Amino acid sequence: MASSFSTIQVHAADGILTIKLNRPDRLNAFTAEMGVELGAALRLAQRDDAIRCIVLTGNGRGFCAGQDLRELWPDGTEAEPLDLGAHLRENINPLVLRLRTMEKPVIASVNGVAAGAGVSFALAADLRICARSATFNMAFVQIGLVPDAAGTLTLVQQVGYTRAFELCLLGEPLSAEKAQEIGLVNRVVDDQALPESTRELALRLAALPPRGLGLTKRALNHAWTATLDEQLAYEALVQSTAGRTADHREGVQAFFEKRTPIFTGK
Ligand code: LHQ
Repeated sequence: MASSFSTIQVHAADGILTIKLNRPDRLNAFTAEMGVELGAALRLAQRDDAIRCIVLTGNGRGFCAGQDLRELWPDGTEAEPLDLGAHLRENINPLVLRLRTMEKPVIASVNGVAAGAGVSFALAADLRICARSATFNMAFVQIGLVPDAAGTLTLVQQVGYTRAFELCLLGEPLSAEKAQEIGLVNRVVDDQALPESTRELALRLAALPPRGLGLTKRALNHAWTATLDEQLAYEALVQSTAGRTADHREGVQAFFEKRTPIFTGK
């Protein structure tokens, strides 16, 4: 998998696929090529039963500075206006959909500055762990744009309308500690501890029953648009599926035998 990519690095080990955005001199700003490569890596991860957790992180001092503005305006901004909606539909929206709907947990390991769509990508992950020096900047407003890559939805979901509105409208950088305080990130660790803390978290997820995790992710996402009746029906549906897995039987058996369960993904 690793050799064919140029804007990302991928590494698979111990059930974890780590995807490292790799344009460090541009703080890993997003390009169409990166979108294609990310999409391919996520598709492979989705299909490979051996991958039980995905980690998204960045190389160098940035996590992702959002859209590469030089890619869109290589000769400055004098040319005809671009169709940014088409750019989103083609390059960014499918990635966000995949991150949110794939039945595997995704951890954003935010190693440094996240700006614009870089924040949205972190928000599209299921868990966020970040370095103490990381910052989050909904920078869209500074260039006259609207938060995208589902940022208008995920930010409201995760920090509430009042805080989301302020972050989007003022576009001021948010420190890692403040991000944790308002519920935008799950964990903040010292910079040098980030890789090991991320690995510990990913290993824990990779050892859990994949179907149970994946269906839980589905149910939690389903809840955002469901009525009580619909959610109860959906829970019953996915529970029927989870209840037919060998991992469910193993979990119950391990409980009876007072031992640690070994989940195989069956
Ligand atoms: C960059 C970028 C960047 C290119 C740093 N592009 N080079 C938009 C349009 C269309 C459709 C799709 O959706 C979107 C969504 C978006 O993501 S819009 C938001 C785009 N992102 C931004 O507006 C953020 C722009 N960057 C910044 O404000 C700063 O670079 C931050 C706050 C991220 C970091 O600041 P510093 O730590 O001071 O680093 P720096 O500014 O010196 O950046 C380092 C290098 O990276 C520098 O290059 P240089 O050649 O001068 O060393 C920057 O030009 C380059 N870079 N972000 N988005």
